[in-house]
Amino acid sequence: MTNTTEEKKFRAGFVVIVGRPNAGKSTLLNHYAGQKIAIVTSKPQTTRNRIQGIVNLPGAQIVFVDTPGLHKADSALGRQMMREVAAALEGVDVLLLMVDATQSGRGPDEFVLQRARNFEGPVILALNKVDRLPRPKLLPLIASYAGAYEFAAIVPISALKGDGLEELIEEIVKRLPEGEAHFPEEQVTDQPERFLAAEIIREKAVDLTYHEVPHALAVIVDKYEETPKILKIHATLYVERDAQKKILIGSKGEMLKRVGTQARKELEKLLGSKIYLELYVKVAPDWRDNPQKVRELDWHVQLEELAAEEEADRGEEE
Ligand SMILES: Nc1nc2c(ncn2[C@@H]2O[C@H](COP(=O)(O)OP(=O)(O)OP(=O)(O)O)[C@@H](O)[C@H]2O)c(=O)[nH]1
Ligand SMILES: [Mg+2]
Repeated sequence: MTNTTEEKKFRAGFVVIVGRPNAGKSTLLNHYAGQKIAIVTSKPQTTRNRIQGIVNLPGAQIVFVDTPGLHKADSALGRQMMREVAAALEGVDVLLLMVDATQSGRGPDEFVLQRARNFEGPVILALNKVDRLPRPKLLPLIASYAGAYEFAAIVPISALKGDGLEELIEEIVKRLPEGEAHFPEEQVTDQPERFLAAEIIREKAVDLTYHEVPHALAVIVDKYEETPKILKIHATLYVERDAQKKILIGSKGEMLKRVGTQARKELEKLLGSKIYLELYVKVAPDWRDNPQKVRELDWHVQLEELAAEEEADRGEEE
């Protein structure tokens, strides 16, 4: 090593993960972030907001942006979710398209490919869930996607088992611009803990309930109070109908209790403090069709309001 100018320059940039519901986008984000940032369930349309996960490597910083699964929106919530995808795509360096390889029986997914065609930068295709794909099907699948669009790279992966993820990240880093890190090294996400708490509660409730409840659920944290000994969280779970409320509460409240216990245990691990969690259930009739309600339940909007309240409080104190 004689010439230091040949040393590799630091790279940094934004990579947005886009794909159908249930493709495994949030699973991938969590894997790279090394901790749970985005909730994961077996039901489609879990993620409702764009969420950033920041990954620091020896020579690079990647900001991954997880997004809601692409679908044809038929409610105010669905339209809001698709606006989140559009917003997430703005100004990013690399588009990471993710496809569930086990669902690709009828050839390339045109609905998803359209996003690649509308993107100006490099597009990498991750064929996920190959742990469940019969081996002989992989090469023809790769060939069919390679024929449909000029991807910068096509990488078969298993976000769940971790296969192919080093290769994928290498392909991503190569395509990032040279430049300084965008975030301090210790920051893992843009999502405040208060909203992660709401999401973890929603995850447990989605996992444990059935019928229409999972899709009709929204969770708001009403109180988030940190004391030296304990973190107090009060949250309200909104559903659309009385029947859903009954299912969510369960007989003698046992369902809600299970949701609360599971959420508390996971949050205690994630946040590293003892938690006192209180859950309420309310009915907000047809909130998914009500743009105003959808806005109220959106954490980006709540975050702005919290900031405005704090600002006002400071003003009063002065
Ligand atoms: N077998 C297998 N399952 C996976 C893999 N990756 C994700 N899954 C499962 O697929 C389901 C959906 O995963 P998510 O990460 O929530 O998918 P998503 O794309 O974020 O879904 P939405 O938020 O609804 O758009 C979960 O049950 C995951 O455990 C994989 O590589 N292999
Ligand atoms: Mg998701």
